Amino acid sequence: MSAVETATTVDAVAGDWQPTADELAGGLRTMLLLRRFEEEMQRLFLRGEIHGTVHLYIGQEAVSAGVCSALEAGDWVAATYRGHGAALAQGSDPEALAAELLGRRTGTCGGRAGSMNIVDLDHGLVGCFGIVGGSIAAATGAALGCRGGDRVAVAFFGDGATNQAYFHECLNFAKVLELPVLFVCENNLYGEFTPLAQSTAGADIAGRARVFDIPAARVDGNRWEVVAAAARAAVARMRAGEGPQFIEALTYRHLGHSKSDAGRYRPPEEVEAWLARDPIDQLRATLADDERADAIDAEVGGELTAAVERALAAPFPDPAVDRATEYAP
Ligand SMILES: Cc1ncc(C[n+]2csc(CCOP(=O)(O)OP(=O)(O)O)c2C)c(N)n1
Ligand SMILES: [Mg+2]
Repeated sequence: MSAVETATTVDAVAGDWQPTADELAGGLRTMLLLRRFEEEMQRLFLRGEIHGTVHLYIGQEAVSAGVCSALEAGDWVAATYRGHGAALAQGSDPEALAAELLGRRTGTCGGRAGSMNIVDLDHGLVGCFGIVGGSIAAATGAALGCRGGDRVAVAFFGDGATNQAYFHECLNFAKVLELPVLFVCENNLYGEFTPLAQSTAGADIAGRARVFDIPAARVDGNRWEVVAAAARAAVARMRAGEGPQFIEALTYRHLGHSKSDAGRYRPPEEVEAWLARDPIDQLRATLADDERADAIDAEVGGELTAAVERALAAPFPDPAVDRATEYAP
């Protein structure tokens, strides 16, 4: 079975939520913000403005945009080194995020975290983690603090992270304590340069959650409204005290693993098939209002251009005066 065929083998999503045109437009706006932000970061990286590396989220926008649309203020999210999307979907300021990647003092973490380790507690972002699977443990810990209330925590992580020991430890712990944590596996079919089938026994990631008796849905992660519906259903169950939930979202990164990777290990026809399933194109088609979609795109683009200009004009941290070792919210 090809990777595209695999992605169409998905579960029906429970719940009767039908998005309005305004909700679809809101989802499109978030996804366009994520896409245009990443394109700006790619340009800045190629111009030598961003040091280290950057893991771009282009192609996977429907996952975090869909899931975070189901959350409320006070809920927590933990994400990976590919976490700019989750940060923006949670409402992080694009100018501060751009400044962070540029190492500026006005960055989300004062310019000291860079791309991979962003924390934005004001917007419910527990953190982005360079350690594969770190987000799973962080969100499980955040969910411990949510017990007895109606707040929830979400962990975003990749398919490769499901082979980490603490994936299994945290799912077990969360179920035993019935913690309100939503585990969201962004299954993009590769861990760095290795196809899923070569690293992951059984290849049934949602099934790994079901053995812990955690309700799990396998969904088309390139359809915003499908992800959003699954997330709404899962979040409602968590707020009702039904314990941890799991979503496996099938998706694909359009670009390489990180900026040093051209992605040549992927068959061209596979890449083409997934590009034809671009999540933004699909939501535009669902919205069926090109004039509105174009206006949103132009507005987001204008806001981002201005935000990046301001971020580039900001100063670098001054070691003599700026705090160096701790995050000060
Ligand atoms: C604990 C740990 N082991 C190995 C690595 C090196 N590493 C970085 S990303 C990555 C692949 C992860 O793949 P996946 O979880 O599918 O996420 P994706 O990059 O596809 O979003 C690996 C092995 C790491 N950062 N942390
Ligand atoms: Mg992966």
